[in-house]
Amino acid sequence: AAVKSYAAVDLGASSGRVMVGRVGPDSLDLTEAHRFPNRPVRTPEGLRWDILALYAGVLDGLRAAGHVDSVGIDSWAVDYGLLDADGALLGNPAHYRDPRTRGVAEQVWATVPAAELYAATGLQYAPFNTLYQLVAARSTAQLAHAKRLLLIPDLLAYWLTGEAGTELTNASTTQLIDPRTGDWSYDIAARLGIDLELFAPLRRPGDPAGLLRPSVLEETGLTGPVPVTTVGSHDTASAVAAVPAAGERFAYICTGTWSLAGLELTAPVLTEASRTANFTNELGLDGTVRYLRNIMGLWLLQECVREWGHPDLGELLSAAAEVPALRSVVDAGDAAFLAPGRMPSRIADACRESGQPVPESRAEITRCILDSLALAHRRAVFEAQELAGHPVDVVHIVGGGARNALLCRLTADACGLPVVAGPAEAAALGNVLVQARAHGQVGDRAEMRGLLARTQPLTRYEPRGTTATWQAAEDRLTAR
Ligand code: ADP
Ligand code: LRH
Repeated sequence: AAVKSYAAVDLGASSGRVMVGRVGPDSLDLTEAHRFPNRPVRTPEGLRWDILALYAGVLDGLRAAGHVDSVGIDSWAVDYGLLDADGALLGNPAHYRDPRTRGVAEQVWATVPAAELYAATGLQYAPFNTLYQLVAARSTAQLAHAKRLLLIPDLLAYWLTGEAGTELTNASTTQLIDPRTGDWSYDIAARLGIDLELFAPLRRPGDPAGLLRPSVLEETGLTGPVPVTTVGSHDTASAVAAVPAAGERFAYICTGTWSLAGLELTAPVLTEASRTANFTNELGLDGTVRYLRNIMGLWLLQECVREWGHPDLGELLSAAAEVPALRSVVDAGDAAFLAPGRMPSRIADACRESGQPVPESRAEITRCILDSLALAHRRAVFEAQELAGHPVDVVHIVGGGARNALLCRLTADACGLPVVAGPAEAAALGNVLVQARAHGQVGDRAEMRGLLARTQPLTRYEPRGTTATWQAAEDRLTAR
């Protein structure tokens, strides 16, 4: 039977890549056609994504990929570009770490109380949810002139095909979708003066999204027609689709710039307890709910590594493995770590202020970050099970952090559960598999996961020792 090739465009906050997935009756392999850095730019207007560099990277990647049967696009969530009446992009998309949303949530809650907002949208509080970004941009000339809003993957799909849509899994991160219906929260939008007409019609993973334009074919050397297929365009939705789990009793942690830790459910959890624990209900494939918590993730380490002038990561992690465990921990869920810059001293300050030993060497700071992440993973995995009434036997770690053996081992120890690590390129694999499904090559989610479990290299970490030391560290953090 035929093997088909799919290009997965996967843009993370730290790098973009175009991967080629080859899918056969019982085979799946993934190769990297092109990888490029994603470097946001601090402009006088604020922190902006370099969307043209990303688009150039996508075109270079498609050229390097060669013939494919279809293309799918996923990226980080919440951010968007605005188009004018001619369909031209108005300015560079703002970065979700841009401080323009500071204090905006409080304004919003004065109109729609936080509890009501959660009950209607199921989204955790994060200052950068699209809803808050749109309220922050309310009086800007750019928004006044905008006729269309496209989320980042939808913007790239529009540039590639000329067709505009709003993909649902990513739309669910705007805080303007009702997770029970998968449709817009018309009432919330109306009360906040957000014009839902800005959004292009909703489309779902598997839906056709147009054909590469002639100019794109020419630019990339591809021979048409090449269809673009809608995938779970939120990278985390694609990554969760590629968790190689059997059955339902699993938790996942998608680790990259962020750690997204939680469960796959069939219905949202919209209780007040869930809101105060800051769990989110994002939408996944086939009407599933991604019930998870955002944890600062390897961003903490990326920012230190940037400040230190990019030392070798492998050596840094080996040195961190030798540092005694749990000397000091920080709250890796704290939005205080959201902004870029000065990360080593911000971590040291947090330790000092909480009366813990101050990590000084690079190895000590790295260890503090990894212990803190493992601890935050533990809390999220436990609280999600409790709040959703959905017990698990295993934790799957996917994304770039699956390559970090120390982080995986510490997470297994902290949770007292086995960790299965891999695939590291989960978002790209989920992207590929949804395309393959749309092209009739694979069946339901369970079948996709079975194929991943059979074909992708995975590493298992059994928990060691007792979780009491982790519980004590957690008590230390929460007591403050
Ligand atoms: P994003 O999609 O958010 O850009 P990725 O999933 O690509 O992030 O993950 C990037 C992170 O993965 C890096 O910051 C790094 O910490 C980690 N990582 C990547 N490769 C390795 C490696 N070989 N060893 C340890 N960690 C790694
Ligand atoms: C991870 C991610 C995450 C969002 C954040 C903005 O790349 O998509 O799921 O919360 O970026």
